[in-house]
Amino acid sequence: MNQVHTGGMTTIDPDSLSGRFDNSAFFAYCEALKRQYPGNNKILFVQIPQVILDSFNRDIALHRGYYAFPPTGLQCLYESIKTRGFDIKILDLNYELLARVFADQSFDPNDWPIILDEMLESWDPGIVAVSCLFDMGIGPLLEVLRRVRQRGRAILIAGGVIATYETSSLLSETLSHFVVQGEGENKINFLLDHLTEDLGSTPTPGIRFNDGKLRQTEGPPDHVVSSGTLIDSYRLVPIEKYCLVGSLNPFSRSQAPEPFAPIQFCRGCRAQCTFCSVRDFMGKEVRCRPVADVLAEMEYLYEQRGVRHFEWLDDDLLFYRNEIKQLLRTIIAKGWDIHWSANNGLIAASIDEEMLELIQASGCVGFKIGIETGNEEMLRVVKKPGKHSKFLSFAAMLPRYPEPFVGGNFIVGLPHETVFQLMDTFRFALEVDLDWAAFTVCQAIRGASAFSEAGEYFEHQMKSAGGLHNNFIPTRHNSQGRLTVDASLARNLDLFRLPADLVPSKEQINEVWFTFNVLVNYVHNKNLRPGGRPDKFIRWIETVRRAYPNNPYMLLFLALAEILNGEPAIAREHAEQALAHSGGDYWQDRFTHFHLDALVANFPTDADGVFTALADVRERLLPSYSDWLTAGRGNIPATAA
Ligand code: B12
Ligand code: SF4
Repeated sequence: MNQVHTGGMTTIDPDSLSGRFDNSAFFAYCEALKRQYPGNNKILFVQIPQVILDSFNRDIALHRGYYAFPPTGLQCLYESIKTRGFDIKILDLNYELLARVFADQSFDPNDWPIILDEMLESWDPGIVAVSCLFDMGIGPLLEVLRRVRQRGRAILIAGGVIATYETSSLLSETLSHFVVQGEGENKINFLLDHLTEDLGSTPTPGIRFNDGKLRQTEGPPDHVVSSGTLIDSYRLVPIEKYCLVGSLNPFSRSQAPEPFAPIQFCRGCRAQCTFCSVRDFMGKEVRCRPVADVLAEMEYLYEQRGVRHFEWLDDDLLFYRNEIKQLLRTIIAKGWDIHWSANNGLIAASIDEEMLELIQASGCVGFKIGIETGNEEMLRVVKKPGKHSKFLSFAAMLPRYPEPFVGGNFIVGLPHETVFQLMDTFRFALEVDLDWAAFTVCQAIRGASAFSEAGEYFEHQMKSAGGLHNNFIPTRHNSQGRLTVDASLARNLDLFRLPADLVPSKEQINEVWFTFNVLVNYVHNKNLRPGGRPDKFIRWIETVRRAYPNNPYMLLFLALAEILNGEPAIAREHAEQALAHSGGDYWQDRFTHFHLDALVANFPTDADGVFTALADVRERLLPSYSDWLTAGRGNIPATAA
């Protein structure tokens, strides 16, 4: 088994493997490249933009509403090769383009390739290694590869999720010289051994290349054991400035910019949900870093770089229960002035009272739990760990730990999902009654078993340079935050009249997303009911809406929450803005159907007025879906079509 530590290597003696693996074509290809390219000891790591460029909105950027994730994967690679004596730079095109938008009002973000060109011209690296993690990045990934290839002065390596599953297209079109699949630490060392100095790393499978034929390297199964810290790599990443240009998610957005950093404890996930690729990509084992290493990295970021917010990147943060509890206890004991969040989601089954206590006491401001669907059968089909009864008992503990903002992740439009199953999701989201129900629209994901037959779609994605992607939050695809109006679709409350056995189209699912979101997260939100926590609602919406500054229903419900919070002047301001932005056919239609126009017209002035007004809206809306609610989860009402 092939093992490497983040900060150094432990290797198997290559001689013991000789004869078992034939990498002669790889060695010959490396030799040919060495003759063709100058080689200058300089490696440039490139992270492609996370911003969706075709719906870019300057106001959102200036409100720090766009993603600004540091290049963690590339930092791990840096740590694994840092002792080899290279001159290394990390170019985070996402950070750089956002920083330019702030610095220069006239900078067009579509001109981001200029930033790459400047780096290539001024620094002239001999190896360029590019990372791409999701479909939105395909266009920029191809652009980076083409530019570097055209310049003809660097050997190209592509890695990350997209490269892993798109090796053939990247290599057939001679865009990249190498594609590294899956985790990169061991593979990049084996590759560099044969492009530069041979340090005798163990051969690894998963390095793909095209020497006239598509091939890959051979070696024992690659197993990355992560340990060590990313401290040295942070010298190449201006982490304290990321908060000035964007955010990790709403949890990291504070009123005044406050430095944030992602952090990873474990890699991999115990589960194998059919719509997710983590198991396929990361392998079936969950591996955690030593607690001491995680704490050392946090301490460095806290003490020396001023980081105050941490976001866990883990897919299964709570897998090693004793270790994570020890980690949280130490964070509490250190008395650091920090907060943290886990927006990627936790597995509810791992959360007991003690865990919740530690989560709250160690500074957690919020986390999500993966629920995905309210339908029992669908939950089994997608292999999500958990049961609805367990999610409900988890929710029953929350009143004793009221501080973290807790959301549930739900997917609408799962493969073959019917209206009946969607109604179960709606019903369960109301029943579990968390601070938020994060509805997302199902996307085809490379490497996820549910989409093993979506090859044509993925091929199209590559050909159109990522142009066909559906966003998991459908309103994000449009800089105005609106859905495309299509008269043939059931909209607003009409979707409760769709036939129970219908499998809705993609476009119809976007409308389902809209209606579920407005009803569950706004009209029925527990924090806007008597006994709720309007302050939690306000904090969340204030940060979410940086990405949707003119969304009138967010403004309207924020105004109601401000009344509950005893801030009538702020409430008035928001209510006026809600009115100003709710004009036009699109929003008028939405406001009329959800009876929000009546709320705007008779805007309440005190808390009782808010409760009464919202109860009145609910009463008017309920006839549209009360039959579904009365029938209960798992049942179709007799009145359904
Ligand atoms: C943080 C994160 C984000 C961040 C961005 C992170 C970034 N740096 O760009 C944000 C929040 C923006 C994001 C968004 C999305 N994400 Co995301 N995200 C993640 C997450 C949770 C962590 C990524 C990470 O830092 N991992 C840790 C590092 C160490 O791993 P790594 O980056 O993969 O790097 C390793 C290898 O990939 C490889 N490698 C990577 N690059 C390179 C380059 C070279 C040259 C080499 C040799 C090797 C190499 O080596 C590294 C070390 O082993 C992953 C899940 C996960 N746990 O990995 C999902 C994940 C990547 N996201 C995913 C998806 C689908 C999305 C979204 C499309 C929607 C969504 N549901 O979240 C959006 C789209 C973006 C957009 N603009 O709207 C999927 C991708 C699946 C797929 N098959 O396409 C993942 C795997 C989650 C999942 N459950 O399926 N994401
Ligand atoms: S969706 Fe979450 S729980 Fe399921 S396999 Fe992926 S990371 Fe694990």
